[in-house]
Amino acid sequence: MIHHTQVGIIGAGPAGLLLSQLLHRQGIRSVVLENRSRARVESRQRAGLLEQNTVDILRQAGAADRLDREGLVHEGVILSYNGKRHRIGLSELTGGSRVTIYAQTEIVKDLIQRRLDAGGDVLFEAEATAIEGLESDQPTIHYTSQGEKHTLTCDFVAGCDGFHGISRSTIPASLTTVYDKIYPYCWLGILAKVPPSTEELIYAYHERGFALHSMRSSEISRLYVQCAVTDTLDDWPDERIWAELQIRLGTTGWTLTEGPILEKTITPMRSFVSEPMQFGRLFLAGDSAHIVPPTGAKGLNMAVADTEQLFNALMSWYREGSSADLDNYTECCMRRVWRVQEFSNFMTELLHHNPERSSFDTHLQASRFNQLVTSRTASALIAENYVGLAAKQASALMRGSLHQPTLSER
Ligand code: FAS
Ligand code: PHB
Repeated sequence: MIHHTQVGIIGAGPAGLLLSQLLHRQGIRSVVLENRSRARVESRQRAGLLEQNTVDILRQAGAADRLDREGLVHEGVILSYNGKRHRIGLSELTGGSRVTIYAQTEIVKDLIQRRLDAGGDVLFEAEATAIEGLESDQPTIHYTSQGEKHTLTCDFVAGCDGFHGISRSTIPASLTTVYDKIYPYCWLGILAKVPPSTEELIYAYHERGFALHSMRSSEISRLYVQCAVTDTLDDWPDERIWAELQIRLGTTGWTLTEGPILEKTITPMRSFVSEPMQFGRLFLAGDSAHIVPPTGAKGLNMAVADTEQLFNALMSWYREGSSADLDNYTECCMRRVWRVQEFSNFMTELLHHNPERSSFDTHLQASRFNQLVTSRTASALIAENYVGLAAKQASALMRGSLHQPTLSER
C-alpha cells in the first residue's frame, strides 16, 4: 500500500481525476482515493454539457481523443416559453464560442483509463475517513481499504470528494461561512434509447413545469422534467414522463419521439457555497465547495475550472517555490463561483414554474422572456455565460476590484 505522495486527492470524480492527470503530465506524483467502485463512478449519470474551457483543459490533459471524436458540438440553444421558442445563437453572439455534449461518465472513463495506463495510483473502494496535520507541511489522510486502515502522508490534500465528502467539514466551522438556497422543486432525469428529436438543447418553461431535451449521442436522448420535492420515482411511470415531456416541450409542427427509458433519477435543486475553499495544506475543488442547480449546465464545468486553478497554483509552488497562487486560491475561485452561481440561479428562476411564486413573479418571468426575444443584448448576456467566460473575461474577473456584501450583510 502507498504511504506517501506529493498530492493526496480524495475523490475520483471529474475534479480529482483531472487534477491527478494534469499533475502526472508535469511529473508530480499523486494518489487518488475513491470510496466507490470503478464501475460505480463510471456509470453515475450526471452532467452532459461542456464549456470550451473544459474541452481545452481535457485536451491539455491528453484525455480528449474520444471527446474530439464523439463529442457533439453545438452553436445554439433553444429556450421555449409555453410552447413559443427562441433560439440563442451562441456562436453568433459570442464571436464563435460553442459548447460540446459529451457525458460526464465518458470523461470519468477516459481519465481513469489514462491514469491506469500510466501506472497511476487510483485506489477504488478506499474511503478517506479523516485528514490530520493540515497546518503542518506533511498532512496525513487516514483511509480504509479492504477492511484495513491505512495512512497517506503528502505535501497537499485536494478535497475533490463532492458535496457529501469529508473534506469541507475538516475546515474548522469557526472559519467557515456557508451560503445555501434550496429550490421548491426537483429534476427527474431520464436516459432514453431514442434518437434526439432536436439538433440543439431545448430548455422549456411551461405552466405545468420545466422540461429539458438534451442528448448523449445520435441514438441516446437525455431529458428532464421538473417534479415536486416530495415526488419519488414511483410517482413517475414512463407514460407520465413522456406525456409531460410532450406537453412541456411541445410546439406547433414538432413531435417528440418516445422510446425505452434506460434510467431514471431525481436530483434536488440547490445553490450552495462554502467559504473558504482552503485550510492549511487542504484545498477544495468542485462540488466539495459549491453546488449549482443544473439549469445552467455549470456543475461539472465549475469543478474543472477549480481544478485548473488549483493545478496552476500547485505547479507554481513546485516549480518556483511560490505560495502566492495557493494563498489567493479561495479569493480567485470565489469571483468565478459567484458569477456562475448568479447565472445558474437566473436560468433556474427564469425557467421553472415555482409553486410558491406570486402572479407578480410570473409576470416578471414572462417579461424576462420577452426581453430575450426583443433584445440582442439580453440574449448575448445569456450566451456569454452559457458558453463560459472567455479567458480574457475570467482574468478581468480575477483582477478587478471585487464587489461583495458588507460584513453585516454576509
Ligand atoms: P463528484 O461528486 O463527481 O465526485 C466526488 C467523488 O468523491 C465521488 O466519486 C465520491 O464517491 C467520492 N468520495 C466522496 N467521499 C469520499 C471519501 N470520504 N473518500 C473517498 N472518496 C470519496 N452538473 C451539470 O452540469 N449538469 C447536470 O445535469 C448535472 N446533473 C447532476 C446530477 C446529480 C445526481 C448530481 C449529484 C450532480 C449533477 N451535476 C450536474 C453536477 C455534477 O456534474 C458535479 O458538478 C460534478 O460531478 C462535480 O464533480 P466533482 O467535484 O469531481 O464531484
Ligand atoms: C445534460 O445533458 O445532462 C444537461 C445539459 C444541460 C443542462 C443540464 C443537463 O443544463
